[in-house]
Amino acid sequence: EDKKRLSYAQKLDVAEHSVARRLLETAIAKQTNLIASADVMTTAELLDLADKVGPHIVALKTHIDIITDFDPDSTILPLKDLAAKHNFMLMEDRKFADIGNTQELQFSYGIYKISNWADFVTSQVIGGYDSLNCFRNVGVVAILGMSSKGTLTDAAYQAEALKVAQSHPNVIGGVSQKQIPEELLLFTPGVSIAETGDGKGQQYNTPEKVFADLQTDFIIVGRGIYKADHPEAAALNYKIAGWNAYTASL
Ligand code: S5P
Repeated sequence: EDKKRLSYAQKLDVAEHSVARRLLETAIAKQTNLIASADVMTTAELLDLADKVGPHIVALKTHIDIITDFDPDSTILPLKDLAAKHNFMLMEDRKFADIGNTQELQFSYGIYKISNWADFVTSQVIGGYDSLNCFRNVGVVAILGMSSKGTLTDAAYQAEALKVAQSHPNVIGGVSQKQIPEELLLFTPGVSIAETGDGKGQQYNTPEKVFADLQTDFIIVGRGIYKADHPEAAALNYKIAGWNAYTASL
């Protein structure tokens, strides 16, 4: 039998970080735990996808360095407008993995200037506790375990990574394929209703499974949405599946 989990409202009662609070408030208001991963290659595709799936998501996850025609004015400004229009947050999946000084430069400088627009970012914790100090004004989602076949994030690594995540005030949650302590928000990628893998190492579970087994908080779906014939309908489908799986796990 599945264990009881804390509801989003119960997590909101105890959440301290403003980004965690906004995520939980948005999830409750829009009745969605879906994060769409926009792994598309042009600004036009990114904005089109964001406008279509925006009503159904709590956050849009970007890999901004995949965009071939990135421009702060024509990519980021309209993306921020769409985030405001549809009330979703921007999660940049940069997976920082360096020393603090380098991460600080990567976070605020170069052409992407992530600190100017991302509400929260992903980061490896392999650089240790102090490497996360630079993410002062955003939330950090720590990469604890990966979804890919053969990942090196074994149990010993995850236990140590979790200690960093739990102790650092900038961290709001973790990416993992395992359950984590309930004071951290859990983000789970590798979610698909139709597929079990992609032939490139990715491993998928259904929304039902990740809510029942991991008590996850947010599902991250990429190709299941942006590669669908009708991304808006696919997003709605994942939104409903994710919300039903969440309520069933309460
Ligand atoms: O362990 C992980 C962590 C992440 S953030 N496994 C993942 O797949 N991701 C990301 O989630 C990955 O970089 C991609 O952007 C998304 C999954 O995409 P999909 O097309 O396989 O759903």
